[in-house]
Amino acid sequence: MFSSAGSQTENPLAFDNSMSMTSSDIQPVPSPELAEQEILQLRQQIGEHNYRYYVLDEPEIPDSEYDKLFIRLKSLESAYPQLITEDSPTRRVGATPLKAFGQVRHELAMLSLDNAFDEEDQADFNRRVKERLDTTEDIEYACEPKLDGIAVSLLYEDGRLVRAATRGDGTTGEDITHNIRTIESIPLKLMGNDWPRRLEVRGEVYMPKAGFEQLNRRASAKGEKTFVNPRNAAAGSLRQLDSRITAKRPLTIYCYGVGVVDDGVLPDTHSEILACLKKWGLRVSPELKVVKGVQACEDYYQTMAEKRQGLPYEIDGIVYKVNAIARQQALGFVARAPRWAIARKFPAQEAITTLKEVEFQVGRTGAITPVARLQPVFVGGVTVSNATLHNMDEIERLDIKIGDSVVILRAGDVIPKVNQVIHSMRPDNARDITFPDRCPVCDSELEREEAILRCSGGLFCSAQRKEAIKHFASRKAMDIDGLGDKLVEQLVDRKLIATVADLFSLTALEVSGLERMGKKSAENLINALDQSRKTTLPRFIYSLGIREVGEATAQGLAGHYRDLHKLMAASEEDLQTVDDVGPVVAGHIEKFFRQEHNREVIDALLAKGVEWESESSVVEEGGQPLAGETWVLTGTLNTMTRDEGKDILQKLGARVTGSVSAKTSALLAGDKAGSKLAKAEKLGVRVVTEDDFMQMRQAWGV
Ligand code: 5U1
Repeated sequence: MFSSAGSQTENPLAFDNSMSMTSSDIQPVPSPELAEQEILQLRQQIGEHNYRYYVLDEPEIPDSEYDKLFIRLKSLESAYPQLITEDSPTRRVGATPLKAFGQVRHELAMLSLDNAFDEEDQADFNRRVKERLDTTEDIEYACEPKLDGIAVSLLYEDGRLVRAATRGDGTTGEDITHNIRTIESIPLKLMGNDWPRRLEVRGEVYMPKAGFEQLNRRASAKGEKTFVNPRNAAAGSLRQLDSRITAKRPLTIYCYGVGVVDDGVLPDTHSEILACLKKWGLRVSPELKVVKGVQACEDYYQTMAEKRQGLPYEIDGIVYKVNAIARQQALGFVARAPRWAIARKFPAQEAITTLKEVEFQVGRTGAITPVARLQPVFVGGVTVSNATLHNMDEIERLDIKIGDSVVILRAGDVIPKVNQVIHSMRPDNARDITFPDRCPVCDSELEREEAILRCSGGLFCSAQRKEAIKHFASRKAMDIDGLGDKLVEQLVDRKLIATVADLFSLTALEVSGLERMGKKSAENLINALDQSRKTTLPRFIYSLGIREVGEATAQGLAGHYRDLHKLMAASEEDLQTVDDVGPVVAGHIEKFFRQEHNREVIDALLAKGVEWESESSVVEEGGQPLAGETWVLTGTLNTMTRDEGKDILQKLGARVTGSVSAKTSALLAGDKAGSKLAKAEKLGVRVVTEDDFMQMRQAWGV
């Protein structure tokens, strides 16, 4: 099977009709006779590729090749407009919007389904079916997921799509032919030739989860209204008078049955009818399964309930249909629902409740999340009393106040979220949500980064403790050998350390009591901690975990201030004179050092012997000889590790980056240097061997 990430795959459901041609695609325009032949052939080919892509899910050619066929068809049709037909794949989008929707009276009513809410309801349904059919044998059922979309009717005459309508009230719906025609996966012309002369196909148009999320992301970015769920998005997309809007929406369909059938014979089971629809190019659910007996129905339900979260579309239950058409006819209908089918619903995932309060939680990285405290409500099989409100933008988007009635969505195992506010139910005493201005955990000041509020007490805040210590110990920071994430978690959980400074008071005895820690490894850790006390100023600055201060910025700050206390006292304005430090990063740095708690931790670290050579004494005469230069390291060094090499270069004032470009001043190349060496040679960048570098170090006394 071919798979690629071109236009078909990225947005398979909205083919870009505005595709342009490149000069290499230009082909001669043939005579009208040959053009007609080629047009028919191209339509046939495009139809087959659509079928492979949308129905079988087995594309055969790359998207670029598909696009070429499409472009060729368009160009032939523009040369011979008299050859354009309404079922041409180029004719999916109409040019002018409609003034209003027409009405369609369904020749056969579009029925609804009775619901079963539990195993007992399902067993009752099975019992009724057996009684009416007067049989004791297990009944054969066709089972498939119930999609949460919009029911539609598609009328094909002589294999051509002539009309599409919504279900409406079951008797009369709206004419949405112009919009349905834009849905790439719905064939304008059926494949094969053994279809009934008139065939009404019924199915559910839906928007896949990924398409829905992308649509909402784009709407948010443009400051437009977002859709509450994929079903609303699909409904909104189908109810457009301008089909050019619908064409841009990622809609698709699963067909689940037939209505009118004239001049033709269909098979005598439901599952075989669906197989025919598939053969004619219509999408049917790949989850369709024929089972026998009520227990097998229950097993299918359980399997799909487990699969549900991972499906690329939303489903709200399972539909069971008596498979034999003769039996369906014998069973007939009650009111507006057939006696031969039932929808077993999954437990509701949405429920209405009241927002009682909003509290603010501090995450591992200091991000503050507003959490809704709710009047407990049973949703999706559990009682929910809290839901996330994500961030400040979400609160604004929802226009939510304390006291509001809200719709809670609980999809699978994910954290429940407030999906909607019912503004019409807002009580008079509803209160605004006020954001804190200090961290609710450690009382440090908060910073705002776009929609996210964040605590600035990174070194001290207990919510951020574990992450801060893991970062401090990491290889590029203080490089504490043997202090991995699991160990940090144990040390914090057992209250042996609260801040990074406490690391340097640990004893081998304390550490040896931890899981998977013998006497020897405990001693090794204490030795590693001892060794890490001697560090460099850039590493120390980086290890503090100041927001957006990565290695390169830490190096720039160290090179500029040469002294930690000068850096700690620097104003935002002054910080912006450092290379690569803009107002946002300057703000983070200034705020970080302004926090009394952070300063206390830094003082404790210094008091416990963390030290580095003074930046200015590294190279006594002539300042930093490599200041202003950008170096790259590659290959294996014999006399030092790559990290040591990097530290030395930084002490000498160089900026060390990971890739070679025209801006690179020099490449320090060890053994087995590969592509970076080749690139440096190609760009004429100076290459320094390890021997050369040793000599340079001797000359500079480092
Ligand atoms: N999958 C599926 N959904 N659905 C909805 N099948 C199905 N059948 C329906 C409806 C309303 O109705 C027929 C049983 C008449």
